[in-house]
Amino acid sequence: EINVKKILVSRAIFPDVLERLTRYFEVESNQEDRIFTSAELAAKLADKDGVFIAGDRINEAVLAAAPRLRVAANMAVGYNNFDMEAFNRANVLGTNTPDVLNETTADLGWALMMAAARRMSEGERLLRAGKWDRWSYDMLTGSDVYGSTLGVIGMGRIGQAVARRARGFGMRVVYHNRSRVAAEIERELNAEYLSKPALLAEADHVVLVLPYTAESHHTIGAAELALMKRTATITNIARGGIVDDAALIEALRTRQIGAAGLDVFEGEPKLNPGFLDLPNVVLTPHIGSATEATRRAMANLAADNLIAGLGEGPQAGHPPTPINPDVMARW
Ligand code: 8YV
Repeated sequence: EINVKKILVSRAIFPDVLERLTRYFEVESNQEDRIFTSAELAAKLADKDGVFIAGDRINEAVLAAAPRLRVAANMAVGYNNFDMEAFNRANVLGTNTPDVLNETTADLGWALMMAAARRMSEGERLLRAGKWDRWSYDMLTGSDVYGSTLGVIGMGRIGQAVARRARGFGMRVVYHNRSRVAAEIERELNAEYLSKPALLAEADHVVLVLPYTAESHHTIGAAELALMKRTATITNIARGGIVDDAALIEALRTRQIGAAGLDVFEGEPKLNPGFLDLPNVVLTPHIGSATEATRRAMANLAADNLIAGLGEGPQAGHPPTPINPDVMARW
């Protein structure tokens, strides 16, 4: 067939989603899931019209090597891996996968917050090491979640899902955001807007749910950690880089704060080895959206965006979740 559009699927994905894409496109896939370098990605995109991406970086240099590229569909809500200014200059559409992962990611935030507050990882390590020999009145005493104050930094879709869960735990909810959310949402969530310093001083459990941008880099560093209660926990389900990991390690080591729950790290999948020696941190490998159902929904939404963005399928020309829809008018 002539004029069949070509796409790259840059990472391994569900075979049936891959199969769906092959109905519309000539597909170069990466089911062995080898991580491409930027140079390899650029070379592979030289003749492609679209790309299905899961977290790999697409910057000016990659775009410059991809003259035919129209659509890059990210299988993620966060798109800090896309240089959107370069996308706009190159008239390339970026798409992401919002909403479908809100509840799943909020669940993991709560799991980490509760595990950190109640010292669950420490308890499990004690058991696995065969060191549990008796009940003791002060063994692994943590801090309460029920009835405490939840501080959400980043009150977007996922932040709101985190806050909504607090009702069942009888918590006071405070939040900080670039701008206040609608009064109706504040009321529904029973959430009170505070400045960042006020939130850090008042919250028993801080959860970070911000997008990673130049402005949100190191939102939490030594100065911010110094404002927190000594019993407080901090949970990051957003992005590495929002927290200054070296400062956090120091705060955990000196018990400036009580504990942390972390799903994301600066420089991941590598992480600062300082975390590994700390008892009071719960660590997970970026699994916030990792349930079968949610990852399927994300993969299908990314595929819908790619198919529709490249003018195919039932929603041709109307990708459901574009980041920079304005570029389409310039095609
Ligand atoms: C993705 C995520 O799985 O959606 C996001 O922003 O962090 C995760 O859900 C990960 O980014 C890989 O694309």
